[in-house]
Amino acid sequence: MAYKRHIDRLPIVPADAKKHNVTCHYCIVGCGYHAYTWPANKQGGTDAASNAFAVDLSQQQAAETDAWYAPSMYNVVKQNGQDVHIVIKPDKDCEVNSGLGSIRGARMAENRFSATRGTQQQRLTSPMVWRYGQMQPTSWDDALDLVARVTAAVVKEQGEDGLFVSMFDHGGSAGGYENTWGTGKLYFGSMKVKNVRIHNRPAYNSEVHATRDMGVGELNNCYEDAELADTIMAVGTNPLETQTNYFLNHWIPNLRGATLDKKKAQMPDEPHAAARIIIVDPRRTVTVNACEAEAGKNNVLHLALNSGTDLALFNALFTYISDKGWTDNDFIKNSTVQEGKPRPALYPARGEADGKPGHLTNYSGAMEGCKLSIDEAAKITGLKAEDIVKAAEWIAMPKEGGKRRRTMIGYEKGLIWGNDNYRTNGALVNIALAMGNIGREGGGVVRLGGHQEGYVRPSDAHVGRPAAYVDKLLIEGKGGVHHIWACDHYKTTLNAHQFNMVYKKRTDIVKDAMNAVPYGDRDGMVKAITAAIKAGGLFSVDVDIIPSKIGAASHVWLPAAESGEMNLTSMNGERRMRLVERYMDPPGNAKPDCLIAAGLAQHLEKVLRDMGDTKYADQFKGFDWKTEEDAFMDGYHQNAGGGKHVTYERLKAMGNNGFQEPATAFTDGKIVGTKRLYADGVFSGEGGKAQFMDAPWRGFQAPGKDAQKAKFKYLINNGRANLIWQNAFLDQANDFVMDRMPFPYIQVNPDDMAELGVKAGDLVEVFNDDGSTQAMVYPTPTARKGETFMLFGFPTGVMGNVINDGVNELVIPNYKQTWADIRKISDAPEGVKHLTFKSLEYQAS
Ligand SMILES: Nc1nc2c(c(=O)[nH]1)N[C@H]1C(S)=C(S)[C@@H](COP(=O)(O)OP(=O)(O)OC[C@H]3O[C@@H](n4cnc5c(=O)[nH]c(N)nc54)[C@H](O)[C@@H]3O)O[C@H]1N2
Ligand SMILES: Nc1nc2c(c(=O)[nH]1)N[C@H]1C(S)=C(S)[C@@H](COP(=O)(O)OP(=O)(O)OC[C@H]3O[C@@H](n4cnc5c(=O)[nH]c(N)nc54)[C@H](O)[C@@H]3O)O[C@H]1N2
Ligand code: SF4
Ligand SMILES: [Mo]
Repeated sequence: MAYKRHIDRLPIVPADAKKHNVTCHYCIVGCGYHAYTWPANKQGGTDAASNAFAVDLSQQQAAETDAWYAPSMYNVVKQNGQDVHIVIKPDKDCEVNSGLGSIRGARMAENRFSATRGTQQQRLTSPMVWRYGQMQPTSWDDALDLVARVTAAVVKEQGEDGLFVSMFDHGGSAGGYENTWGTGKLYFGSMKVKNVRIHNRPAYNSEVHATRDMGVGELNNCYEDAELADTIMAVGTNPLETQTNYFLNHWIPNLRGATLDKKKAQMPDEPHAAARIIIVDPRRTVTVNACEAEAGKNNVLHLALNSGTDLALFNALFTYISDKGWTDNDFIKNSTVQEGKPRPALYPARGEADGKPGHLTNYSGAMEGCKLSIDEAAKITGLKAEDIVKAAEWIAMPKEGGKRRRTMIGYEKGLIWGNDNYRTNGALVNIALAMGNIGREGGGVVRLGGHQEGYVRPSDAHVGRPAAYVDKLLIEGKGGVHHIWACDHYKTTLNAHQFNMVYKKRTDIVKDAMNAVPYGDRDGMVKAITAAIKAGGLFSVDVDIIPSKIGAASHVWLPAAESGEMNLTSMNGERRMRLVERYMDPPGNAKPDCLIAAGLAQHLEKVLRDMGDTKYADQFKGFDWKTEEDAFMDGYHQNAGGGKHVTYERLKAMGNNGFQEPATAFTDGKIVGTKRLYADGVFSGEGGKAQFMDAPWRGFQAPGKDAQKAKFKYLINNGRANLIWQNAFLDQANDFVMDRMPFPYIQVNPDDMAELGVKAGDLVEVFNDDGSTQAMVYPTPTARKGETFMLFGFPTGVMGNVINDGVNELVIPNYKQTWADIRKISDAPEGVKHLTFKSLEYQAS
């Protein structure tokens, strides 16, 4: 039988429990929660006056009651050194989630460090260093001194290019404005580190260069637009599983026709109906299933195109919509660039010299360059011509009475980590621009998002474009020191098998050298390490909350505090900024990342001064922060657009609804925000204009993809599952999750299973010339033959092992287009036998 939490009663939250604002720190959606805490020796009563819900709990509560919490929302944690009960439950009054939790966020409490209840004992509680052949605890000063000395020695010898850095660039689960600023000020302010990468890709670049180059910021609408749209177009995303409460609380009501009153009130002069939805995804996802169940099949168009062919689809839609004249000519005239630069001679094969693999131009230039007929697109994408036409009509055909259709376009990793990222992104934005569907109710062409956002750093201009392909350089033996902040390349990079093998070899050289020197002999230790680095070794420092997979290769672990163990600010997918109030202590000596960065800067300053390099040492001044709030004031408050209006106190007063960035004023005790970007028709491009992109189809762009596809039988499409948060760094120590997903699933069509001779739950090897990994077979009748889907980034089977190293011109990885063969390893092992493999789909009720 599957795991159950055997809990039949829980304490009642007392009326005087402390109540903290919490934004779920997992996904982009950023649902509002409250953390209630109260002393361990107390609990509330059933009478309305003595519980936090102010209701009579001796009576049966109605369905959907707010006066309730689930066992997963409860724990016992430390607060100012004392044991307290904690309940972290969804906030009904938060506009984002209206009281909904998800299977991830609703486990926030049980995924906290608790000495009393034994949860998340994997958390790091002290800095750890490699000593006598293993990781051993030490003090902050000792660990930071070692890191600073080795880093300074390498930088003095190789220059700052010898320091490699991997760091989060987002908010929430790791990151947040405090922490992106702390790390950014160190590596981009004090230093100008060029060999730097972001947590989810092997270089320091934008996932969506194209839309930004076109003058259209990627988070330009608000969640309410999904309630107001006539049509939602969702590209390469599975929002039921990955932006769960955005989908459930804002898309589904519109698909059900439950937002008609809102539409009529805000847009009285046009006809309204329940929304229709177009989903572009080679795979039938549970999102498609949910939309069909809730909106009826007639209102759902699933365009199951061939993997990696989105660009051809978008160009055909753009061509058809333009030919029909369903464009917004006033918008094109007023808000987009009129004069198109001529296409460079080398184009389109190579892209432009200034790092733009698609040519920026005006509307007619894009029409000419992107021209593709419905029939040609049907051939490339494998879609039916009539379905492409239907999509064009749903997107852009005027409504009754000639009123313009309002279409919201959302995209995520199926596009972003897909073939020819830059052009595909541009071609999609072309469609929105042609229709003028940006900055108006029910519109937007937006990233749906991953983590929450929270970026404020000094300029990264020195990194250049294209940015350095950091993982490749590491594989080639470059770099002497590697600082890692909240990412686990072993699980989540491309070409991961090769990366792991080389990384282990290089860090082992340093470990062996360290084993030969007594740890207390600091000078001897630093000499031994730098000599090992010269011999091809790499010194690795991992800042994380747990011992990660890549951390197994590291020499120093620095324990970070998570959101809630520190005050943390971030924004969600509609730029909604909130403050999570610290509601518990970090485990042991763990610290906020921003203060770790500050400590490292201070130690570097000292070491450099000791070395006699006063000038360089001076560059590491300005880190005398005592708290994360100091980092916030130094960073966001002074550097972010509108930051001067924002303080912790003001944010706290704005509660779980916060405000939408950028802040424009502080009036009547409230921070005034911005509901939609570009509502005035003024864009981020030169002269306030947006640009179109001339972006013709050119097949698989990333090197190695055609050959892999030709040689290996199965598409290993990959991505996320509702239950799992990211690389399962917390979930791997959560009984509920590990019971259901001991191994990553690979969804396989039953006919393919028969050919492979495998049954449900069997373990298979997934292999190709780039590497191999393993997964657990999940029979999936809706999967197309030859097309599998594997959970990404999992500890017991790393999908990235079989992704080749091909990237686009700007070093954007192409995780999704991967082909491999499959063979059986074993029958379902013991830990899998109890699982159900029934369909993940549900029926309309
Ligand atoms: N439950 C859960 N939610 C999460 C996360 C998590 O780990 N777990 N992570 C968060 C993060 S960091 C991110 S970035 C987001 C990602 O959110 P999503 O992008 O929604 O998630 P993915 O599963 O990576 O990919 C989405 C879809 O892309 C499709 N796809 C694959 N190839 C193609 C293609 O060629 N064309 C098109 N059009 N589609 C294709 C896949 O079939 C898949 O259904 O999720 C966030 N939310
Ligand atoms: N095959 C394949 N690969 C992919 C993708 C894909 O779709 N397919 N998607 C890519 C995407 S979109 C993403 S976002 C990445 C994710 O790749 P990663 O960023 O490597 O994965 P996460 O699970 O987000 O890793 C977070 C790490 O930070 C640690 N951590 C959590 N909170 C904190 C904190 O507050 N401070 C510190 N210092 N550490 C913390 C966790 O323990 C964990 O080790 O994977 C990418 N890789
Ligand atoms: S949908 Fe995202 S933000 Fe909301 S509770 Fe779930 S994981 Fe957290
Ligand atoms: Mo992501």
